[in-house]
Amino acid sequence: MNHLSVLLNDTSLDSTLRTIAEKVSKQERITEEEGLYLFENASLSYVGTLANHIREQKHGNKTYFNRNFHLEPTNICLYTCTFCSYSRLIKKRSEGWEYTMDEMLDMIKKYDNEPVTEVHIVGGVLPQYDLQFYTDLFEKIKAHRPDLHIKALTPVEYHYIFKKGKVSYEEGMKMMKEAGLDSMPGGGAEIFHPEIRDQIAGGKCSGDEWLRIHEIWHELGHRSNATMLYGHIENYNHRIHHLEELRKLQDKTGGFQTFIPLKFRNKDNQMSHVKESTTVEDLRNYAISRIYLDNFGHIKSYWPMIGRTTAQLSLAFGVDDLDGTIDDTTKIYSMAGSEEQNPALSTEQLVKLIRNVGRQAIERDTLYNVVTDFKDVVFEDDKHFKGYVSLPVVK
Ligand code: V47
Ligand code: SF4
Repeated sequence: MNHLSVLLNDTSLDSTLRTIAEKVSKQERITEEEGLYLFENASLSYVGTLANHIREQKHGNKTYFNRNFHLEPTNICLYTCTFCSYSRLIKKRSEGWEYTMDEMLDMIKKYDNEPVTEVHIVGGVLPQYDLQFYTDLFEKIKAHRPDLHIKALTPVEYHYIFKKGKVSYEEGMKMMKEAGLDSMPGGGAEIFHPEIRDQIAGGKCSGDEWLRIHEIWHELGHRSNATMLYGHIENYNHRIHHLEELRKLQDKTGGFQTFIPLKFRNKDNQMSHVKESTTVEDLRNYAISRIYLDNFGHIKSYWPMIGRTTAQLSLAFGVDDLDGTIDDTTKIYSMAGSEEQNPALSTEQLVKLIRNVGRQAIERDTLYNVVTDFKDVVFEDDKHFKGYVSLPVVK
């Protein structure tokens, strides 16, 4: 009997939780009301059992990671998102950084001899980083290193630069593709519902605009990710609304690869008075996301934000992908108070982190093609590693 069968035989479950467990066992979709019920009523062990079942059905023990680095052109920003610890207003320009084209290309060149497959480019929004600047940057990166996957910018930047450049979303996204853009990261999604978005991210693109830009990118035949910034002033209705909008768009286009829940961190921002979510809540959120987003291939945890231990735990709560390897140069989380102040893990360290919780580490590229399966790789100081141990089956 597996863990899901144990749950299905649990006579103490109420009728809604029983229905949801039955739906998961039959690979049926849960409704918005059921999703909300999970957030409001379900225990960590209940959602964990369901989410792990789905995760193992989709991926078995496999846990993916990729080798990437971050390039952040600037941390000066026109916007004033209340959760952001990273940006500096234009009037405090001297406190931040604004890299020139040459400086950025030098940063790219620093990785010339590193086996990285992806550069993740994201930062603040400023007038000089316009359509022309980014098309030049992408072209120059591709001219220097054609095989480096460019995962860059979010609808927040695209909405701004297309408006300023007087091009439509469609025209703009085509120009980006021609310049070398390969995929879009999931940032800027925050919480789509205007009740919350207007309070925490006023002025930048709306939830509908964020979704529309991803839709157009998918229609052009390309892939992207999605995030949700949770654990601040939103309630569970807002989280379900956010997940539902993503699930609907994914039904339409199939273009999302990965969903990445982002835990709000409260250091040095305008919402420092807001308490951060607990680890139990973080794990419940991963698990419910896994259950709800039945049409998403992957759920990713971002270890520089939640720390290595919670990232390991998340692998039993629906997560099958860990982000952040080699030299995680992003400052977004270290400036917001995350556990990891200098987030950098070598491939070997990351593989061991995954193995130590009984999972199989697989290096992938951005589009989930396998680069290296570490199943049988034994490291120098890892001679005791004798393969994977399965969890005992409950009788
Ligand atoms: O949009 C900013 C978030 C996002 C805080 O697609 C914060 O592979 C918590 O989207 N507390 C940018 N979160 C990062 C991002 C991302 C990260 C890793 C992988 C991928 C991917 C995308 O960071 C922003 C915002 O939602 N953020 N400040 C904060 N104080
Ligand atoms: Fe600017 Fe992004 Fe920070 Fe908002 S989250 S203030 S858009 S850098």
